[in-house]
Amino acid sequence: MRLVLVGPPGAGKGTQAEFISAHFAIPHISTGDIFRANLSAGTPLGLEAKGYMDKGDLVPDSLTTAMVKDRLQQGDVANGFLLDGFPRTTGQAEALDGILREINTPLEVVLEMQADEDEIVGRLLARGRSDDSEEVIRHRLKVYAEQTAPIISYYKNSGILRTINGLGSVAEVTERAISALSR
Ligand code: B4P
Repeated sequence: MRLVLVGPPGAGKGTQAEFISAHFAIPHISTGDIFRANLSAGTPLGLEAKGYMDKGDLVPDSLTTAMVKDRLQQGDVANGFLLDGFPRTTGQAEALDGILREINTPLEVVLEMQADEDEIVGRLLARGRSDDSEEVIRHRLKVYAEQTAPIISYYKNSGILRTINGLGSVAEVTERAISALSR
């Protein structure tokens, strides 16, 4: 299965990606995790990404897309993958289509997770990561509405979008996700 998880920050993409990737035995590729790993290792990519992440802005498409292209060339994606948090702009969505066209493996499903703003702010404040202050969270939500939400119609038009409610317990949401993906 070649799958993308999309939804606002705090919708639970990273949380559900763990269960979904285990269920379908596919690698979980999170651009946020890759940036944070680079940051911990002090690489130039990590240091560049940090400025954007701390403010709640998106890391530029050029950096993000090159990183994903490189990741999708590794052997473990032969039987599919779960992309978590990528694409986040129409530019990234078009670039992903191009990368997958080159290797003749189109995307199969885009799973959208929905959650309302109050729930998101509560969850992320409780998580308390360095980019989880209320001001930065509100900015990330604005960035989501402006830059990421348009990719939902892009995928709806291509007929591969499935949408689930991200509210409820983690187990309830996992059940909804697996059932939407098994249809
Ligand atoms: P990400 O790492 O992708 O993180 P996120 O959107 O904030 O969180 P996610 O939706 O995965 O929520 P989670 O499961 O953790 O992005 C961070 C930053 O990286 C971006 O702002 C950007 O700067 C940069 N970046 C990443 N990808 C990029 C790209 N493609 N282009 C440009 N920039 C990019 O859940 C959040 C919290 O909710 C957790 O504490 C969890 O325990 C809790 N939770 C989850 N499900 C719950 C439930 N059902 N009930 C209650 N709590 C729940």
